[in-house]
Amino acid sequence: MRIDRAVLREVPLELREFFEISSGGMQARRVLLLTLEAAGVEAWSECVAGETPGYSYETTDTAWHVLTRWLLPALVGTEVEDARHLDPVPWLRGHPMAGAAVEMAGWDLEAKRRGVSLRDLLGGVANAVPVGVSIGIQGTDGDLLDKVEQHVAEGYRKIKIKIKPGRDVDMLRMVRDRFPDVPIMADANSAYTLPGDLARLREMDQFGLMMIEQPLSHEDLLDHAQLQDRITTPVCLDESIRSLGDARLAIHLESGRIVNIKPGRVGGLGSSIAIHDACVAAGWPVWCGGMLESGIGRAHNIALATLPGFTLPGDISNSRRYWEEDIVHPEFEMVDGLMPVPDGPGIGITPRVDHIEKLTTRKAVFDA
Ligand code: OSB
Ligand code: MG
Repeated sequence: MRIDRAVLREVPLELREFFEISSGGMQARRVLLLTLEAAGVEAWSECVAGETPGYSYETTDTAWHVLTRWLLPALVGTEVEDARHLDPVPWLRGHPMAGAAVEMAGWDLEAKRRGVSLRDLLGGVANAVPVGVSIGIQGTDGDLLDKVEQHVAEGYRKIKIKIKPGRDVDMLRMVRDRFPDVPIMADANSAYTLPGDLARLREMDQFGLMMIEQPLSHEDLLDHAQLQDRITTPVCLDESIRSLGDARLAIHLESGRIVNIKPGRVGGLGSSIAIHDACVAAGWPVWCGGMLESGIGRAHNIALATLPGFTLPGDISNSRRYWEEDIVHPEFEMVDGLMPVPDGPGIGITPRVDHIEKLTTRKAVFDA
């Protein structure tokens, strides 16, 4: 089939709540949406690059540049046998989030062309996936307790709490005292360093956390290995894992025991499957993270999370947890802490194109 057309849009979406992590906060997203047209079908993906280079060096603007200057002009007009693993510029270094947008739209395209769900094309096995919620750093401890209580009542199966130095040990103790049996984990987004913070990180072992996510630098697998050797709480890697190579090295070094797989962060769904397989072979559980996506990115994440190694609840929450109104139909809503997996062709939900078009602030069109 020939890739006939690509459309890249920037769509600003306001979050229902300010979301703060150790590196900064956000109130609104500048979401990039990609559409590919081929074989009479329209495929969608979302680029997860953030507004600032605080999580990764990629941003909405670097991804816009790489996509419009390099990837989409090279892709449009080409003939492809199978739209999985689209890689229009094989010499590209880095920029996995930009590359993932193309690759993930390719999977939706291939699934729709075959008339199968993305879940089935990926080799997924579940009809619904267990999900959790990620709570940003709150203004006060009281606000945090209220949020945890609300989300536990809603049925989320894992409560992730963002931490940073000064808002960590005492705060987690308070939550644990109030909710002795709730599955809780902490995510530091690289806010700590060794050896200075070792004592503080060891104190967190007493709270029975499911894991501590990315405590140390985004490029320090060696320090993570030394930390894992000295604490009992499993270390989960997020920012450190950008490729299969990173995952293999982390497993070899024992830099943790769990990986948070975000397809956007690792260059797409093919790379996510490869990382999943390496983790399963090593006995490491994985779970699917999130980047405050719209329903389009969420649909890809849910399909990925149906693979058998995704045994821990993902950061895959209800559309309402993020948005007043999602840009897909129907919106995502879990039942008893399980997110139903759409079973229509491809991503299985419908982007609200008219609504998206009205919100669009920037658009680039590439025709064959
Ligand atoms: O570290 O997992 C993270 C959001 C933006 C940037 C980084 C992270 C997050 C989240 C949100 O934790 C997870 C979600 O989409 O619900
Ligand atoms: Mg994280």
